Amino acid sequence: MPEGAMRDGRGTRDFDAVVIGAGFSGLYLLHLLRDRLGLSVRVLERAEGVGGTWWWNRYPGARCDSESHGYAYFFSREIHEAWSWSERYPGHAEIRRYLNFVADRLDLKRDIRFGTEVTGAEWDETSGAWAVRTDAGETLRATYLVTATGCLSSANLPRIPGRDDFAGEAYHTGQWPHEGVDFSGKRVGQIGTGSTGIQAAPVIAETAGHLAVFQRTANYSVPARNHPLSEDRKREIRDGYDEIKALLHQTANGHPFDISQRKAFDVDEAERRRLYEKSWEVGGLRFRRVFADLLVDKTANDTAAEFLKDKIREIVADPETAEDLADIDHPYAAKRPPIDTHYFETFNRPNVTLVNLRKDPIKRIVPEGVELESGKVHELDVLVFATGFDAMTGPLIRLNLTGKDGLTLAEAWKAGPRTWLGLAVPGFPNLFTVTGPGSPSVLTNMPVAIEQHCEWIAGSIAMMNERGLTRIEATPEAAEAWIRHVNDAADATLLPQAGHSWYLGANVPGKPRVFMPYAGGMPRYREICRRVVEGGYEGFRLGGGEAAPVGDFVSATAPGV
Ligand code: N01
Repeated sequence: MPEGAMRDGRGTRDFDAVVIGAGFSGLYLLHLLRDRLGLSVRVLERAEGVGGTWWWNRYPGARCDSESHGYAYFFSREIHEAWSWSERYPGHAEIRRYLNFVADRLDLKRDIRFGTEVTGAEWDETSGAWAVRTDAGETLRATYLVTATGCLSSANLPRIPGRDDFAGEAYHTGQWPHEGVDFSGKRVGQIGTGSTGIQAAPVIAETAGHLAVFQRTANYSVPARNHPLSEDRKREIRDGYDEIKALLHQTANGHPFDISQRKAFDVDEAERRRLYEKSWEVGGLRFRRVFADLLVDKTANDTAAEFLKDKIREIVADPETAEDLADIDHPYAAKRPPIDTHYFETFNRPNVTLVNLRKDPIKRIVPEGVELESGKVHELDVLVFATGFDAMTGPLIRLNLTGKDGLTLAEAWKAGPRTWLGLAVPGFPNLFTVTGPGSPSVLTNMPVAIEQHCEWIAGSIAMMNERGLTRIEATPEAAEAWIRHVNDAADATLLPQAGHSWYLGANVPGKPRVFMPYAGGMPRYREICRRVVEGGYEGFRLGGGEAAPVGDFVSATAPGV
């Protein structure tokens, strides 16, 4: 029996819970389960340190688009007051410093095994435990398995013909070398113009000899207007714990600002323009707060879209480049809206070229660079893949989970993910998924969603222990009801209208097209989770007994965000 292993009536287990991942979710779960519930917990993390997605995403310009004072834990007033952010948006290194600070303060690292990748996990019905295998060759047995693997941790490296033939240096932004990359004087190609590419290009262009940006889908972007926080503002944030927390919990997306009640056509064109200009100056995701109906009314959205396309035409000097950049085919914010620091301005530099792949697609990658259908070859020394992630389902399927009756997660989700609340999966007892598909996660300011998920999961495990129960499993009926509700919530918005969005899995060839995140808003989601508990864990089968059916409340169409 391994050291620290316990034996109960159903066999040997090493831990009450194994948690996979040591980002925002894994750290808080460890604290909740170990320090508040007194359970034995082991966190397994493939990186050599805490940080989750921020451990890997160190590409030039990597910075969060949530404002720093809201991109943090709010479970502890002490932690809030002891930490001070330096800029309006936190950079990747500062986020890692913050998470290290929290981990050290709560003495979490002693229960985290770093540099350890989970290679598979199997549910054992007889002993009622998960057997979790690692690349170190060991198997840990635990009553509960919680995935805290994040939504954006599985890099999407597109299978472009000849990809591995490239003779120069190649990097994916989500697996960036810790020592950085020297672009000085080099010919650099960047594939991808999502949030990542839009952040990276201006920084790469500063030192590269030449930068070619390969754009398949044109994208909106609003200036981030990042700046250092003044000492007064830092003090205001430190003393504003209650107000900030209340605001984060009340807004649909968990950001520390409200969306206006005003609709786009409540004002005339001149006033609309004035309000857009003002919002453009404020910058960042706050641009969206200007009108209530931007994400639910296409005509309203068109006014924002036209404003933003006009801004591109104003900023970019070369008319053809400007038109290529402004040739955007989806409603504003129907894909995750990027925010930037001088992205469009970058195309006015003499060392930057936009390559419009809609006009001339990539044929293949050759040793010298990227060859287009026309036969033109862009010769490159460095190729940067800013091509995103196999989002939401990718990190979970990669874990090789096998539930009851030998059902693998990959098989169970062949036609798309099936979860109850994004937190539990039918056929996979005692498994909880933080920010799983079907949860609000990526449509929110993540730490707000993460805190709710972790507290809900810890509360459920506490309930199990108090009632002497050992098995909890979502029912297929609950997952069906939730899929319908997630679709209804998405359909009440313009979000599904961006057909190439990673929200739909459309960026990964062969991935089922299912709208994955929950668009009904965080307060409504929080309320549903609360009612599930109050209803006796509706949609769950507890301890092998009768399942509590799912109440009517999830079948009603949710208002859009
Ligand atoms: O990834 P993306 P991302 N050939 O999937 C292109 C978060 N994030 O890493 O749209 C050519 O959005 C692809 O083109 P298309 C945030 O949630 C946050 O940028 O599929 N191009 C697209 O342009 C964000 O939404 C922050 O046609 C190919 C790009 O690669 C999420 O991460 C910062 C291609 C991928 O865009 C993901 O953003 C960064 C191919 N074969 C990221 N395959 C902040 O907090 C893909 N592309 C600020």
